[in-house]
Amino acid sequence: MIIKAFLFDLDGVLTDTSELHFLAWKRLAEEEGILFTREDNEALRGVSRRESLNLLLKGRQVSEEQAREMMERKNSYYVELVRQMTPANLLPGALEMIEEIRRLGLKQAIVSSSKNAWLVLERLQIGEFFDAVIDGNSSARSKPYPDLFLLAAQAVGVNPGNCLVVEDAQAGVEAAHAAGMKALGLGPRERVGAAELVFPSLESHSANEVITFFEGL
Ligand code: B16
Ligand code: MG
Repeated sequence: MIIKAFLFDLDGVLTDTSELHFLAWKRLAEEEGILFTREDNEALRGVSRRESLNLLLKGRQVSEEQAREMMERKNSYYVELVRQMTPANLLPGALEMIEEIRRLGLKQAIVSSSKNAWLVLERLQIGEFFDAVIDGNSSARSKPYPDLFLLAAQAVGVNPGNCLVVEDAQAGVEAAHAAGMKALGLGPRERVGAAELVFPSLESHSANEVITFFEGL
């Protein structure tokens, strides 16, 4: 496989906002008298805001209006935390990799389920590196559906078969495969083991090494 574009997930790949999502959901859960642990939070990784709320409610029935209010409340807590982010919140190896991809002249895009992706990119000061930003506002169907990745391929003008997805979530790897793309998974195998290649993180890995690995597939 020849890689012509890298499609990066944002949360959990270039920065670790999952802790901030956790703190915001936990604050909402406490206000609603629901137990929500760090372990519960793992299931929310890469999943849309709506689906995250469903998981947090653990079967508790709420009206559409209540659900909307809860999502807004959680989001205001989350945005409050994101506003405090700086470029120091980039994960180790992230900046080196996107700089290298730019030097190599390949396309790169952000593909995030988050509706706050632009705000996060702004805080990290890396928006200028990307040829396209596809986020939770781009399509009604989020990961594990392939829609966001297919939109990104179209936006950068590269066939899905030449796009390599970098993901930290099972839902994201599933979405990549559904889009006909291969994936580099970051994190434990039990989470991203379906990816063709798995690294603990981007630290100490180069884009060139990834390109060479996938050339052999
Ligand atoms: P928001 P990703 C995902 O982003 C997060 O991993 C997930 O935990 C979150 O619920 C989702 O975005 C929606 O985020 O509430 O900000 O719209 O990993 O696809 O970059
Ligand atoms: Mg993610």
